[in-house]
Amino acid sequence: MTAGPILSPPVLIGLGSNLGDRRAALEGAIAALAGTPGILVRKVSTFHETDPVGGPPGQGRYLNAAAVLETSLDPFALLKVLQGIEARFGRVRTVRWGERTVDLDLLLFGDRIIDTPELVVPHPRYSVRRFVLEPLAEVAPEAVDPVRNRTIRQLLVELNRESS
Ligand code: A4P
Ligand code: MG
Repeated sequence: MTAGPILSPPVLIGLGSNLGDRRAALEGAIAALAGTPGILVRKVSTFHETDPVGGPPGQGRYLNAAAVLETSLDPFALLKVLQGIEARFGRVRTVRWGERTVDLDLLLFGDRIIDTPELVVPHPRYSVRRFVLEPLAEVAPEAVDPVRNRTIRQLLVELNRESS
């Protein structure tokens, strides 16, 4: 959360953990991001306790958060950093949407639109997920999704409207 040169348009990250010491995992992941050359952590949301969505039954509740970064890395290099941090925190990849120590998703990279086998930005599912949008709206309500042409605030309002 230091001041400094602007490296990129806002880059939005989602964090989730539902195994072990979830708070320590999220705090550790954020510290690891902040300690990575070429990454500035601008804002971090509060931690939200959420019910698991999808995945096998009987999973523990998640702790979810969101962060705003600036980075001199390109999106693919940033994805590698995120995956390296996931691996360092001992994430066990078993089933899709299964339990994990820490899951880091690249949600938006400024107005970049990327659609490759290894990386899709904006993240394909974040815009209909309350566990992503609620923490994200704390730190980046005015960020614009370049595919949906909506701000984060609008996406959350629309989700609330649909589910009420
Ligand atoms: N990948 C492509 N685009 C991206 C991107 N924008 N950000 C690729 C990150 N990764 C991206 O991801 C699989 C592959 O997606 C990666 O190798 C990368 O190249 P993964 O993290 O290994 O798989 P995953 O996370 O198990 O699957 P997926 O589909 O990403 O799941 P989600 O969408 O991350 O959902 N309920 C609550 N309450 N809170 C949660 O945090 N999380 C999930 C996982 C399910 N239910 C949840 C939560
Ligand atoms: Mg993921």
